[in-house]
Amino acid sequence: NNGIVRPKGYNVSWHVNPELEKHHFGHSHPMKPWRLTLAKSLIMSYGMHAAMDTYFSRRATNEEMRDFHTEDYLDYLRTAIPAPPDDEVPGRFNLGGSDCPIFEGLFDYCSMYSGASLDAARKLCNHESDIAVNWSGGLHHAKKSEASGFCYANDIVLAILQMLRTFPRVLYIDIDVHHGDGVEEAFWSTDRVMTLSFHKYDGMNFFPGTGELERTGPETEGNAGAHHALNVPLMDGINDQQYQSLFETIVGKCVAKFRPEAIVLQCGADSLAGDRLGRFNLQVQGHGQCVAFCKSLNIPLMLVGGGGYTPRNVARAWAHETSIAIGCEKTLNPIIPEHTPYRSHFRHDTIFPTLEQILGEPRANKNTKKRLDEIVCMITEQLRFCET
Ligand code: ZLM
Ligand code: CA
Ligand code: ZN
Repeated sequence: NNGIVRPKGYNVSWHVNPELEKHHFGHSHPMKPWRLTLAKSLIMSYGMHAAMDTYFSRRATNEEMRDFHTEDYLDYLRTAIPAPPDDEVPGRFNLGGSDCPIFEGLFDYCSMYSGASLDAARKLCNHESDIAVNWSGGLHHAKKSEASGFCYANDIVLAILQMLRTFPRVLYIDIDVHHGDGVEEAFWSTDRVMTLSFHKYDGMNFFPGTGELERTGPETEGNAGAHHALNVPLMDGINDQQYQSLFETIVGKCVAKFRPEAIVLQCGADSLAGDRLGRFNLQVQGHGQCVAFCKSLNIPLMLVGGGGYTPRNVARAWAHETSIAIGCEKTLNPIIPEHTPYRSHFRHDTIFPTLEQILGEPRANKNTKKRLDEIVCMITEQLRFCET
């Protein structure tokens, strides 16, 4: 197993479902569940499964999904007939357009990724896991009765609702390049969940068009949720150094103020350089540093996936982040093992396919030091008003 050993007294659970990986959104749709097969192949060829507990997760039941979603929406999700997408007229509940097509096995797919996040949440609640990982989850745009941006059921909201039965306060952090609007909206009026999303923001020019720095919760007098929704709007081309410094400063302040008993980190890999839909310039190293920082806080931690549209890089990032969860990141061979299935996918421009090196036409960095300092100042100020 490449010398990877189980850390003593420290439990990582990995929640998988091979059936889920076989679903297709349709011809050339950017969301490819198959990227999970590629990630799993890397994780296993490094022998990391020897250092965690692997669970084949069950599907979420209808009743569990009703914790957040409405019955009529779930009924429609379950019975909708697969059809080619029609972008002009997305149908009922925003289903059937090209972003959220109705494909074969759609409801199975939704109940599988939701079930995996619920399993992960329960392992944390029972204190059976210190870190619980579900790379198939993280579908942060789904609303209680609406599909949005490739997301149909909101596994994150379902998992956090489960965690709130055990933990008084949960901190949600979202490093997907898109704003975590569905999770923010679900917990908008409560002071038991703080949501913090880092994302590209350019008004209506970048999906979903929300996540302004100034919108931090309900403005009506006395609403508990006030100042519990934090947003870090960024411009194209942000690099590892800038992102790390922002992340550690802001997350550090949120933890000091909010004192969460558990953290859910959405690790959307579309914030990496070279992503088909993304705009940032993060390397596997910088993206993974967010996981390392959250782990260092020693608070029960759930890792979920999310976006990520250049499959080889998604697999790299999530394999690297799995190694951080286990604590074996320093001992991994930077060259991807010879016997890795699909190894040819990682041979992009280099002779030796590596775990961390990712390529992508560099994007101009539009983030000035002045603006990033301003964001930190604003968030610091906003946190002063946050009552816990
Ligand atoms: N059109 N095909 C991130 C969710 C992003 C809304 C503009 C659809 C695409 C995109 C779909 C094959 C997460 C919008 C886009 C074209 C209305 C978005 C199908 C390419 C394709 O080639 C494509 C025919 C498709 C969709 C690009 N959609 C790019 N960006 C966003 C949603 C989800 O990463 O945050 C979490 C998993 N949608 O911008 C339109 C406004 C639909
Ligand atoms: Ca985000
Ligand atoms: Zn995204």
